[in-house]
Amino acid sequence: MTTDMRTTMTLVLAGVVGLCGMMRAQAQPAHARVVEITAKKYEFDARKIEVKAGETLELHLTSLDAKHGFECKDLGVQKVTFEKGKPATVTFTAGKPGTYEFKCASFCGMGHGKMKGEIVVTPR
Ligand SMILES: [Cu+2]
Repeated sequence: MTTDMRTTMTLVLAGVVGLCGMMRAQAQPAHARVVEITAKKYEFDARKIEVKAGETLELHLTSLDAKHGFECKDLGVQKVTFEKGKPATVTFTAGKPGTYEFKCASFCGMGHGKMKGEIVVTPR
């Protein structure tokens, strides 16, 4: 094998390895930061969740009592419900900077309307 050929092969090999690495990075979802949120009648323990634009959050929703819900339409988070012993997970990537209200999306009693909080998306 000539030196030229060896160099070419090394380059090709490096290219293939590099490509595989890139493909693997694309196949996996962006690294998500986990935020634990606990709900009970009638509040979420996290009133304010801060996130950077473009950052992906994985919300772990746990209820201490009734069936509650979580929804933040303006950020594209559709309604999910969770109850005691049956937590739920929601993953979303924050878009434009701003303040977005989230709320309990499952009627849980007298104070249901007060179960709100905000997600603040800050610029990168
Ligand atoms: Cu509720």
